[in-house]
Amino acid sequence: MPVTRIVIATKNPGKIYEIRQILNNSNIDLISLSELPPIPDIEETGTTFEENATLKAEEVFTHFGLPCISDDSGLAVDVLNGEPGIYSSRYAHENASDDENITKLLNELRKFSAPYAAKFVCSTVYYDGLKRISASGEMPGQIITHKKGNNGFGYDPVFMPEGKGKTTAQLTDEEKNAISHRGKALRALIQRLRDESIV
Ligand code: ITT
Repeated sequence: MPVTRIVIATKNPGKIYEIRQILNNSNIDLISLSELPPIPDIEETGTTFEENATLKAEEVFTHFGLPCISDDSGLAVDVLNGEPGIYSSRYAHENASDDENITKLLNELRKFSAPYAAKFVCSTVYYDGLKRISASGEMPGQIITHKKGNNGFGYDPVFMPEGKGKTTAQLTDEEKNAISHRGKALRALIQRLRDESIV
């Protein structure tokens, strides 16, 4: 029997919105954590995106006993040796807002000269208690020093993907999903799930 209901194992509303759009045509009923009883925060103790994505998928599966897809993602900046990386959501401090993280990033970058090559990275993991399948994606670009655009979330207002001349916050949802780290990772994941006849 193919899996028809999958829990989106993230609390980040920006990710939930994009994951629903990217998997729109997959015939899978996606349930987000906000539709389920609350679970404690998951400690991200891994040292890589994939380790953290695995932790989140396994933990959410343990709570609900339903197949899960998780997303661990972040921004890696060349002159900062890959930072903020897996610490992207808590770069300024533990409960930092997107604006606080962007301010911290631009302050750090002031010590170096532009251009600031960077990439977004996304690792997704499917887990159903038996099978664990993962896939990842990247979106190369550069950081600009003034925010532009209102779409998206996180570092989108200061990230300009290669060849676009706009930030990801200035792209439409469809334009971002077509080239994004998350779009690439999730499309690859679904293909693997189809190849293994899981969905
Ligand atoms: P969950 O653990 O509940 O999934 P989180 O926001 O804590 O939510 P992560 O630890 O994976 O998730 O951190 C991802 C951070 O990376 C996110 O908060 C943004 O700051 C940044 N990020 C990831 N993808 C992004 C995107 O598409 N656009 C802008 N920023 C992004």
